[in-house]
Amino acid sequence: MTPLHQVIKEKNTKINPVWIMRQAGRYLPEFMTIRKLNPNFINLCLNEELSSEITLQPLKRFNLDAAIIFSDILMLPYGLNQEVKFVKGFGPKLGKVNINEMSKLDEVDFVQKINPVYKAIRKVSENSLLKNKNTIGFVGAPWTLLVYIINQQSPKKNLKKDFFKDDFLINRTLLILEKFLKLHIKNQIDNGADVIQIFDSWAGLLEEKDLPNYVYSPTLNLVNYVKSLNTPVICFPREIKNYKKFCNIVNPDAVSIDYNIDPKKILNDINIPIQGGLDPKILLTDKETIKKKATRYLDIFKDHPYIFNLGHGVLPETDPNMFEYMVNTVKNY
Ligand code: 1CP
Repeated sequence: MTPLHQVIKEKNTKINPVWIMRQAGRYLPEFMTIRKLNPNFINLCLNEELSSEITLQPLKRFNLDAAIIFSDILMLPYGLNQEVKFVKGFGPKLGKVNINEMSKLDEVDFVQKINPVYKAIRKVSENSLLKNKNTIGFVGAPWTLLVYIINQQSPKKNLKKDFFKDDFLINRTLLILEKFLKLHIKNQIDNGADVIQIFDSWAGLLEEKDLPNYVYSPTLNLVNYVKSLNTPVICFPREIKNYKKFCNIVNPDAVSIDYNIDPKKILNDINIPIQGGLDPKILLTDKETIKKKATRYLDIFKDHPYIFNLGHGVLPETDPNMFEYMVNTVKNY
């Protein structure tokens, strides 16, 4: 059994598998070389030769236990025929939703449109570099995708004042998302993904009272669906205040924690396997600090099933040598 599966399924506490969010990406010069020649990000995700190559780049350099497929959570609205563009220096820009068109969209057309993503997963999972390692498929959680679809840009800049105004639009969109997210997950698994991570990057924007509607309930549906396909599912409800309640209700196979979470407290709060936590900014310091901070997580979770990762994606300005030093620190622990 792969190290990740041993931790998630057998609750093995003797090993610490490691993979890193955004391990395939902008901090690697070999990625930037490809990226410069491919200014259209969506087209790059839809190029199965290049996207599988990018996915494998970090595995060629570092002693990682899993590949995460080079794609994006916004390939889903793209597949739903919403216009999606990644604008340099700005981030994603989405077109206006046409809810009637979206409601009529055929599943075959959706799969056709983003089919290279599945082909890339197949290529990666069959590569010899993945021997005894996992291929991680992923989706954005319904809430986080709803944010991008309705807000039409990152909420980091601002969330529309009238975001919640149109109940009909929101509820219809969530139903459509549930249907196509299941399809997207199923296709990733059928093509070789053997772990699914659900990114709820904007869960922290919601007030406590809105979590049941927008986070717990739609995520629980997806988690149960992934479990029904006999595949482990990891949830990352970034920046929610109460991970304990989230885990009690949604009960994923593992939970990924952000860097605001006190690891000692979560250890007492949560029984399921834990992933991540270390602040990505630590990688911008020095080796001594990296060793100290990474070891702290490993020490705290030494008797708890734990997958090493960061508390959010690796920053673009990270030195690959520091990344390597962190991975080796975990491996030599
Ligand atoms: O080169 C570039 O300019 C593109 C940068 C980039 C990359 C490398 C984007 C744009 N997406 C990705 C790949 C990506 N995105 C992966 C690939 C695999 C890996 O992890 O190595 C994954 C898993 C994602 C997931 C993703 N995309 C999330 C969830 C995780 C998180 O970071 O919170 C989100 C929110 C996105 C949206 C997105 N994609 C890209 C941007 C600039 C954004 C917007 C972020 C924001 O709103 O602030």
